[in-house]
Amino acid sequence: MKVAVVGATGLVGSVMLKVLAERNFPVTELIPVASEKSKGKEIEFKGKKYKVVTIDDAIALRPELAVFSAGGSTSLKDAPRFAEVGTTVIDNSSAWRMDPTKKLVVPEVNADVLTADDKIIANPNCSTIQMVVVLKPLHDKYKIKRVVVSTYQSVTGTGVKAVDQLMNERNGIEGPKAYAHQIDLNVIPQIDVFQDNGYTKEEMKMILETKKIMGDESIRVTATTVRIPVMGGHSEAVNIEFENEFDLAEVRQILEQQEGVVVVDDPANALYPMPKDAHEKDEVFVGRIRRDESQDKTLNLWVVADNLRKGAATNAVQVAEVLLKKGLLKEEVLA
Ligand code: 2RA
Repeated sequence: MKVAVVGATGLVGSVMLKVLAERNFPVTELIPVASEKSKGKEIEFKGKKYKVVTIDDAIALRPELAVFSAGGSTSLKDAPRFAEVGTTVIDNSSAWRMDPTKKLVVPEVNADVLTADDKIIANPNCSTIQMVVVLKPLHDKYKIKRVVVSTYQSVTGTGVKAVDQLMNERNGIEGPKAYAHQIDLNVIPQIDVFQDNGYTKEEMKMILETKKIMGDESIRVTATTVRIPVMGGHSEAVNIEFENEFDLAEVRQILEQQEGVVVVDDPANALYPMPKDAHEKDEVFVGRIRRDESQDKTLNLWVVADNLRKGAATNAVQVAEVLLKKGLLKEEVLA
């Protein structure tokens, strides 16, 4: 299968290539796509070298699949152009996520919404993905009324410039800034721009995307998203109020049985999920499982995942795997 990776030279794009290779996705021809200035650059994939091409070159090659991680404006402009030649697009930007005609998919939660008509599929926001993987089985069992989430998000969610800022600050080197403030030895309670309601775009993504992916607008969500100086992944303190009473041992069992979830919860031995342990892994790690003793039918969890993998690249490849399994991804684009 011809697969285009749009944004192949970026942080998520490079992880996308790694995950495609690791999961042995049936790529017969890779089409790495980046901006004009990267045209001709060589990318190695599964031991073979490929030259970076432009979007127009890639569309002309009519790939069966294009995975995008190139920003919202590029997706809005070029995803439809790929779809017109028969390519199925999985887009990692926020461009299409809340479009009512587009599916927003986390395979462990709502793979069943995918149909042959879906030519542009949205990959959710990283901080949303790791949360809904955990919410889904608990919602099915106890029905969620309300979620209060505070996040502790890795600088890798911003990109290379932010990683460089953190490392430069740590090493006392002056350099370009990704943030308005110092990030080393600091936390920044702002991810993306502020909206009129005082919430940031990142917080609104968690609030709105969660309802869409869970398929239940009655779930009330509020979020505070914070940038912290770590590399391995995003962490989230999740407080969940249910309609129905739950049993803590049963909650643990449900989470242990959930596909894509690993429970790490042994406080007596200081065992709980941490970004350094989630780094480079595809699972969502859950711990600190305990009742909220201030309110009935309410649970506290701590959720950690690698935001570049399950939060982006791996989820996108898993969506493609679902499409393949369902026969919804053409073997080759009709001439
Ligand atoms: C972030 N979730 O962490 C956003 C986009 N990747 O910056």
